[in-house]
Amino acid sequence: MSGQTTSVSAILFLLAVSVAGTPSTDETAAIAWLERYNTEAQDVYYRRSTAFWAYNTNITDETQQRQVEVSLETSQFIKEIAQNATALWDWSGMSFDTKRKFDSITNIGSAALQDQTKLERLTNIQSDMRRIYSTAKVCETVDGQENCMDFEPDLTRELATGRDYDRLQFIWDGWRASAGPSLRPLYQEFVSLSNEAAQANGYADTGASWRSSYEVDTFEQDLENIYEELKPLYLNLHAYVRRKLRETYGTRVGLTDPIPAHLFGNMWSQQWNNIFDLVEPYPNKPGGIDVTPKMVELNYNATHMFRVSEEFFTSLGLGAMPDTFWERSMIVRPTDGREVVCYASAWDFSRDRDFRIKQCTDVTMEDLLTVHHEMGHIQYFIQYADQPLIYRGGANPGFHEAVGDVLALSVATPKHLKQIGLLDEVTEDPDADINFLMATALEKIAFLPFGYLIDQWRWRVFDGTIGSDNYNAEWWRLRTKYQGIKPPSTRDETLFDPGCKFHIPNNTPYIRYFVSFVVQFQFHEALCKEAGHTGPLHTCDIYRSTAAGDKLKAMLQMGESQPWPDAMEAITGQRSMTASSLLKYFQPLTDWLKQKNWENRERLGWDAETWQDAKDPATSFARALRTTLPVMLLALMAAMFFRC
Ligand code: KAW
Ligand code: ZN
Repeated sequence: MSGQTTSVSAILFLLAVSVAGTPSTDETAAIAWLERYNTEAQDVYYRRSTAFWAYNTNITDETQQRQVEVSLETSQFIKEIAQNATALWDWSGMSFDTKRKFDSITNIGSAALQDQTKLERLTNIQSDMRRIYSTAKVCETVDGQENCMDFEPDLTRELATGRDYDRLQFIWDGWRASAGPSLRPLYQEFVSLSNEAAQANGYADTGASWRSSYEVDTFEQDLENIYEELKPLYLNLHAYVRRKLRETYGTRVGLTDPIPAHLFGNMWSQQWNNIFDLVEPYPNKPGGIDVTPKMVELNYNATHMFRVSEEFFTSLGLGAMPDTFWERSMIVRPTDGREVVCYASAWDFSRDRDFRIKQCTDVTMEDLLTVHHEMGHIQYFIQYADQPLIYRGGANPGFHEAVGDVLALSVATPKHLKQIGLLDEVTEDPDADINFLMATALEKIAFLPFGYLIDQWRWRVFDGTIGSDNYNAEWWRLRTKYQGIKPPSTRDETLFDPGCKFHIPNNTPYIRYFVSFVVQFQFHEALCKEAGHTGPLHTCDIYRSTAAGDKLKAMLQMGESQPWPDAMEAITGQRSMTASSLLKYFQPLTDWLKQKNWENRERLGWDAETWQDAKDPATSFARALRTTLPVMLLALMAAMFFRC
């Protein structure tokens, strides 16, 4: 999260220069003006971050009101800066860098709403939606006493560890009943106001404005092509997991049906790592390591988890966290009764190297990886801190999401876990490798259709293709189409299941995670090469490689100053996104899954998709012959018969 705020003195300076007349083409003067903007805006954004932080770490009427006030002040500042930039400067003939800066400060988001009442309403709706989501609970009566469960850690833990079909459904239904219905009318109003703002900014709708961060005209088509390349691997994983869930839950899991959504150990079925025990390829072999018990045994706490992550970064020659990070971050849920926004986030206060994380950390391996994810955001902040404010951002939003995950790919290898004392021994065994790759696939491959579909839904909501009378129906159509899952209970349009995923009420674009899950494997492969790794990609650990660290650092330091293909080139030598590194990483598992699914005569896919038979990897030619031979023989016999 980077801040955005207002200060009256700041506006005064930048307005003072605003004189009526023809916009100037004097680039030296324009650069000086931009520098002054940079200093003033840092203060404005600092104020905004401070008010947002106060609300996020203590949800009350007062902090909410303050947050809304500061938000509106910031919008005013942003709007006036953009107006002055346009009035004062004609940057069309200036250098690439100056143009990029002016383009950035005149693309002003929701501040573009002209009508102040509407802007206030939009700001209030966003704040209300966040509050509804963050304070939602599921309550039940136990021994005559009401027991209310928070999302983190209560509901996440129940879903992760529960194996009782009906209890899991109670949690799954309860969460959706708690947050969804009241968010629905707010979201509908939000869509209309947000579109109005996007149109005032020159975009067709909010979705178009979001996609513009990627600076590529073919963005949607590029993603579709990548998704198609990855789909066979997902279908094979899905079919294999479906068979295993059938073994656990019986006929409630149909062998050719979409899978009931509440059985994956995760509220949104987006990552399936928590059901590894149910699907482990070789249960008597090591490899699919969940080090949670070891972390508990070693008395890990949140601070220790963050220190482990910091140490990985410094081992690459990257920066340590400033003292203020440790003093000001909130890394556990407060126990003093405060309501907080628990969903993890990383904050750049825009000034004084004040970077913080807010996370309700639980001592689990899953959260250890989330810690690395959030620390990746902070490391990006640290590395681009010397860039002007305008360029303090990811090369594209997917890059920002990928940094910590790249490190986590190394951290999760058995070799590394042993090195940091979280694993007693490492066994060299191909079966253990398959166990390990399965555990990783449950996190990375299972996520791909989810990461892809969320904004398919939102883009179509913003462009009006999906109307409010179809919000839930279309959501489930996409969930079934892409993920091959179905709801365990009847859904209708009084509910609002999309609202029960943080990023919808929080209005955070989601395609960035799909992009991240693809590019992080490109980065991983490039850094492994730099670190001199030999052997299969999934065994690489870049720990202590300053050569890899230097490569990563060079890319991070560019921030948003260049279009992302330049940043991609700096780290990988390639200029585009490609699925090939990800496919290479999982190749041994892909072969294994294909073989397994062939042995089980699995039918890949589900009702809403075109059926495909599992292909025998070794004998697909023989099999093709087997299926076509009888037909050919029949045709031959018929031909001979008619000839006679
Ligand atoms: C995921 C990603 C990596 C590893 C494991 C994962 N599991 C799930 C995901 C995807 C996604 C999710 O939970 O569905 N992950 C997150 O949302 C992590 C939170 C975040 O670090 O991405 C956070 C989201 C956020 C954005 C805006 C306001 C509040 C929360 N993003 C940031 O904090 C952030 C910071 C700087 C720049 C860009 C984003
Ligand atoms: Zn993130």
